[in-house]
Amino acid sequence: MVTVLKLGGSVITDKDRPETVDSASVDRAAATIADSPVSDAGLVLVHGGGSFGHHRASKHGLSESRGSADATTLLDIHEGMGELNDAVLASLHEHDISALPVRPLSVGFRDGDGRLSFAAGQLEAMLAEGFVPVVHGDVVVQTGQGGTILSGDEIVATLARSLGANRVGLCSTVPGVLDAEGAVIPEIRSVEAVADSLGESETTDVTGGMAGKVERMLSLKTPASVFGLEDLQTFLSNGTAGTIIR
Ligand code: IP8
Repeated sequence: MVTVLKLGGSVITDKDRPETVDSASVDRAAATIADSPVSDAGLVLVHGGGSFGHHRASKHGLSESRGSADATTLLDIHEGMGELNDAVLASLHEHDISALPVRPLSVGFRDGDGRLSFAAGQLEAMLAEGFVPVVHGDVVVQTGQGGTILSGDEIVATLARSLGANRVGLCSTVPGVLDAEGAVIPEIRSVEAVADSLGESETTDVTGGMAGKVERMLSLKTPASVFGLEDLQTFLSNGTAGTIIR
């Protein structure tokens, strides 16, 4: 059984303050994962950019569709994400999780139409050896554009397909996708049905916020859950929590 779980950038960092890890939340997530049998049974972790990726991407004017051919620009964003990845790995290791980094700039790319290729073989090999791969939003080379931003959500969708994931979860700062009154929408089957509720993200986010998440998860065969950190344990035990997108 393969579980693909994303820890949202706004969960693991303070998204309003550049380069600030939310150590308490990272530790809480790591402790919850360590307590779950999922960490020994095929878990792929993906994390977002938070205040490490989005501030640098926005400073350089990069997004999923706007690239740069300047290697130092791409490296600046990649290095920021590397720092965050190191902090997440350190916390996972403190909780005895056999986590190893997988850095998208070195294993993924987009073609000229924006289609992502992401090598799944090494992830499968890691899983087979009992490791927990920890992938993150990053920059990737794109034909004709230099490099563009790759969001953790797109990585989740791509890996869920290529690894045939049985469970897909997006751990967010909110307890699910919220309606206009702030209540959790239990199930989403089309983006149109919830279009009014999916506003703009309040923090710097170059990859589309909640609307982009919902659209990507709707494209999967496996139902995906969006939930808050307080429901991570529920998701890891039951396979669903918060809002289910199917
Ligand atoms: O936070 C974005 O990943 P996301 C990654 O999952 C960068 O959208 C580098 C901004």
